[in-house]
Amino acid sequence: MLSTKEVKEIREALQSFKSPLFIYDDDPDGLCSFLLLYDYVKEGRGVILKTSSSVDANFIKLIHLYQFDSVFILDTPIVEQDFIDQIKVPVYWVDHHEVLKRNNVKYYNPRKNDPEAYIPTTRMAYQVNPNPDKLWLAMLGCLSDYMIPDFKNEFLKRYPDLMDKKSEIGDALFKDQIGELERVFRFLLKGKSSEVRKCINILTRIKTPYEILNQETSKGKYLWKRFQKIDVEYQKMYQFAQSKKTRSKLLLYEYNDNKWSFTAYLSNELSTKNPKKVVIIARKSNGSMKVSLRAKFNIRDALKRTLEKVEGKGGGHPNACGAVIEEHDWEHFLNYFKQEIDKDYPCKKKVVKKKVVKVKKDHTKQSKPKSVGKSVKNKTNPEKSSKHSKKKVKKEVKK
Ligand SMILES: [Mn+2]
Repeated sequence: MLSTKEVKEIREALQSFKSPLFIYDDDPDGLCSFLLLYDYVKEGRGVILKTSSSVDANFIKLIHLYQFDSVFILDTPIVEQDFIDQIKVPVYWVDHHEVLKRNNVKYYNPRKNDPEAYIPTTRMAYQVNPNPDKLWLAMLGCLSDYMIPDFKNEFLKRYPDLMDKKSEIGDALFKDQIGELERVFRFLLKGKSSEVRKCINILTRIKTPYEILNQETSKGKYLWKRFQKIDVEYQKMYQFAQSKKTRSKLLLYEYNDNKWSFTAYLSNELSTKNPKKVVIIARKSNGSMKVSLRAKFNIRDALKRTLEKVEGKGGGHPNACGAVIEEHDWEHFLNYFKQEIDKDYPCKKKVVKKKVVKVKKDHTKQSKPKSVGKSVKNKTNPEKSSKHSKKKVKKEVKK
């Protein structure tokens, strides 16, 4: 969190400049940070930092058309010294990624004092502008960065319908209404930049979450409509990925098209809804496979052992890893990785017994049903038979 002194400093800065330029990261944490600070001053303009995730000297060319007397950089991991040296106006940088050493910039990062701190930028922006009418924005931005904030109870009191009080982060994002709204924000940032800009412009004038969720105003309707258009594309990917589900512990989805870049979100949703699976999303690119792996259990150790056997590299967090594998070794990688996962999480035999109970009639004549034989042989899956998985997929599709 920001100290009282830091909050005061940022507020004073925001009040003292007439035309601040806000540069923010291309995700809901960045967007909500901007919306909160913009709400505080109602002046200046915002620029999204697309993909590259670095504010450097080249970036100055992009913003030279705007008039600004100060720059506020929000939720952006890398700001180059070049940029700070050449911009010629005061620079304020509020972030929560790894701490960098820079000169001539007001740098606010909770990890300066505590390297382990995890405070989404939105949480700090809400310190600067604790407007209770923007509590929903503050919640949305924090959830989006996988954090349930300290003001959860306050939020539940005001918006009991938007979030279940028992929700963990996965449920909040993928079951609750506030999660639906997070998806709206996330998807509105995708696509043509002129359309994105228009939507963000509208977002600065949205007053309640219900304007969007219930399409209560024309502004809300407009945003909802654009969201739906993008969501259709996402649902196609999601359902296709779900249909790839087999009895294997791995849920593998390979794709080529990267137009909408849904992968991070897709792997999170798949992993939340299939907590027993390792979700692997892979994209072919220049002779190698770019892979993102998610699970609700430790997969990093298995990945590490697998990478000793194939050509590739990777790593990450216990539950979320990335890897790049040479294409010719891709099948090997999958086989080895599956073996390593099975070593760490051997199949439980309980499930097999349940199956046998189900076949009641005539069990004197019948030998074991086929599916039982299979699941014993495969030894992999604590989940149900493939028939069950298919049923599950259908349910998901209906949703
Ligand atoms: Mn962030």
